[in-house]
Formats: sequence, structure tokens, C-alpha cells
Amino acid sequence: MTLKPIILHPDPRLKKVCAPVSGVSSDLGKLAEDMLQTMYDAPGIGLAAPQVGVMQRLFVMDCVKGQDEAPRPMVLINPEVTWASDEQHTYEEGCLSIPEHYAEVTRPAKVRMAWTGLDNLRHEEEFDGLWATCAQHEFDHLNGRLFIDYLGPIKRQLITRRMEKLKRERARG
Ligand code: K1U
Ligand code: ZN
Repeated sequence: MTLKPIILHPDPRLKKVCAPVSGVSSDLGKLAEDMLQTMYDAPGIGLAAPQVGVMQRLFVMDCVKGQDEAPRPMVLINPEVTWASDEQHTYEEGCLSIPEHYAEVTRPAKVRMAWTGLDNLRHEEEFDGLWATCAQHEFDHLNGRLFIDYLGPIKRQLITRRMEKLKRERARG
């Protein structure tokens, strides 16, 4: 198991559309395992492949809350949104690529997604609550879209400038 460095905004890799995964291999299984460990370690509830520099269409998530419930690590390869509710829901989102910045984003309250699992079978499930928000946030990453792209230009530029400063400071050590 290897923890992967998480790419910080702004970075051109976070703005690109990712390519479909061509097949489920043992290498892909290892990547998914590393992404899950990186997500739990951060800590986060989701992580998309481009956030660790892999420009392929897969993400991991686990939105189980609290210690009482068993974890539910999910790996979604080549996900598609097959249905989205008209009902909308607003949630204060964060992003591991934009640490310490949060903003309200409005999205469909429920979505159905179809995807290939590590078992190489096609799966389909309806998500609601935090699972729906997280699945859409991660799906956006695969299309080069960040939660700050839902904000107005002033808020987006403010966050981007603060992130540029944070990256400069981290580079100086
Ligand atoms: O994609 C990412 O950068 C991960 C992101 C997912 C996400 C968070 C909130 C709404 C939608 C999607 C995160 O996990 S940020 C960290 C976070 O939200 C969290 C961390 C620890 C416990 C609970 C939540
Ligand atoms: Zn994110």
C-alpha cells in the first residue's frame, strides 16, 4: 500500500477530461487500493484518479459516517450518470485538492450511476444524501471540473489566489 501525493489546485491536470479505463487489471486494483488508503489517510470521503495524477476515469469513495457503521469503500470505474433528480440539495463542499476552503454547492439531491467494479461487472445504484453529493463531486473531477467552478468569478479567483500562495509557501519549505 502506497500513499499517493494529492495534486493541489491550480494545476492543469485538474482541468483535463480523463480517458476511459480500457480494462480492469491487477495494476488498476493496486491503484484503487492506494487511492482508498490515501483518501482515508487525508482524511476524505472521496478521491478521483486525476487528483493523484492518473488521467483515467475512476474514483473511490466512502461516505459512511461515524465509527459504529462498517466502512463501505467503493471503486467506480468508467462511471456514468444514468439519472438525476429534479430535486436539488445544497451542501458545503470541500476538496482535498483545495484544502481549507469550503463553499455551498447546489446539485441534484439524488443520482443513479452505472459503473464497472474491480470485479469487472457493470453495477448500477441510486445515491442520495452525502453519497449523491460526493459521487457528483468525484464525477466532475473526471471531467476537469472543480467545486469552485460552481462559484462566481470573484470567490473562485480569491480561492485560486490563496491556493497559489499556499503552493508557493509549501514549495519554499
Ligand atoms: O474529491 C475530493 O477532493 C474529496 C472530498 C470529497 C467531498 C467532500 C465534500 C463534499 C463533496 C465531496 C473530501 O473528502 S474533502 C474532506 C471532507 O469532506 C471530509 C473529511 C473528513 C471527514 C468528513 C469529510
Ligand atoms: Zn475534490
